[in-house]
Amino acid sequence: MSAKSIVVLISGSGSNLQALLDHFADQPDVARISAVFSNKADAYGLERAAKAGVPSHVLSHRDHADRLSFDQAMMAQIDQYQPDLVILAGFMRILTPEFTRHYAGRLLNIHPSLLPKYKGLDTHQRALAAGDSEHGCSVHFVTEELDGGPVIIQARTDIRPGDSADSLAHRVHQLEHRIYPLATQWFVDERLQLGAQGAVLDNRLLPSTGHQLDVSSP
Ligand code: NHR
Ligand code: GAR
Repeated sequence: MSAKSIVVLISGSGSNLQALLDHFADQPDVARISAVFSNKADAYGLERAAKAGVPSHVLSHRDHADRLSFDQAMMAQIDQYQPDLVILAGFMRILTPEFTRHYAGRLLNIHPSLLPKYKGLDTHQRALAAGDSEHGCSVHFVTEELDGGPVIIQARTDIRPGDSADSLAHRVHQLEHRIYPLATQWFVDERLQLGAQGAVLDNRLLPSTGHQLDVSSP
């Protein structure tokens, strides 16, 4: 089997992109990050791509009249890399149903909350404000319902006295860097699919909150 082609979409720092680049660096016959797309020209992740020798493209939504024409331009460029998998890694633009349907079953996102809690933005602040005792992150299949697609895996951390949104974000990031490469590996190994009822791992339907990574908090 030829190596799987993975395209990664970013908007910012790209630390999750880095975790994926590092993870797949030593298995070029299994999968490779074939391209990186950013909607922001100043995203630091573009430097990470360059350093890894991965081609990158910047497409600004500001150059397009509406969401659909932006998404169509992205789809046309992304498809040049014949992706088996498209990964949102801190990508901050809501995608149209046309885009999510085109990549249905091969589109993943990492979201910084324990879904179904805190869909959308400012998740760390919202978990703190709610007085939650724990927080974390989720990898899910992307569907047209924002942050609502079937969850594949979650990792959690206790919320500690004195935590700020920044301290929480830092711990959640460490967890993200573990679960995103893991879920991606499952997909490229063909152990993970989007089924009619939800996410399926090793031919078993996962619970609605996905597989729970067993970690003591970093
Ligand atoms: N698109 C669809 N259709 N479905 C999902 O599940 C998606 C998606 C696009 C992005 C990531 C998501 C997250 O993990 C994601 C999941 C951006 C926003 C947002 O409000 C919300 C959720 C996510 C990403 N974006 C604003 C917008 O108008 C812009 C915000 C900004 O630029 O800072 O697109 O949290
Ligand atoms: C991550 O925490 C990711 O969960 C979050 O943005 C960060 C990106 O970090 N995603 C979203 O909030 C999507 N709306 P990174 O650029 O260092 O990978």
